[in-house]
Amino acid sequence: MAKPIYILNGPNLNRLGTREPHIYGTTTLADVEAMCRAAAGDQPIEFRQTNSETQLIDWVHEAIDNGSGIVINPAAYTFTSLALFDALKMFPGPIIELHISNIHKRESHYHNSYVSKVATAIIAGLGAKGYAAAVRAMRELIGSA
Ligand code: CA2
Repeated sequence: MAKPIYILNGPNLNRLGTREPHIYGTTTLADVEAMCRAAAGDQPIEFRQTNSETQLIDWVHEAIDNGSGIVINPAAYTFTSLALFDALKMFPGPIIELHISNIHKRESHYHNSYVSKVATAIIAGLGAKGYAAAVRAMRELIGSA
């Protein structure tokens, strides 16, 4: 049985599609999950969202034991969480950091990502479609394409 790709989403992303459509579009997180499942094909995925830093770290630990790759949109924890950085550092496989918006085009508090320092690759600014691109890229990285 193939190990799943963990697709982890951080705080407030459960509200996707309900505000700031000029930045984040109108796609909901349920739509994003459907796009990821379509892109994954027969490759299993674990698609999750939490507003809790602790939970996000516990899921990274679960991925360390059980996952083939991690696609992560840590939202605000990208810029604040050394604990998440430490957890991701322990993951032996590929990590794709994902942002719906191009964080580098935005205010300076969105510029210093701890996650980028441990990520294999970064996708930012493709909108919700970035998730499907990340899943396709991850399938190549883990040899399941
Ligand atoms: O562009 C991204 O995907 C972000 O990770 C989204 C985060 C922000 O803190 C990052 O810097 C960039 C914010 C998520 C806010 O969630 C939303 C909730 C409702 C509508 C739109 C976004």
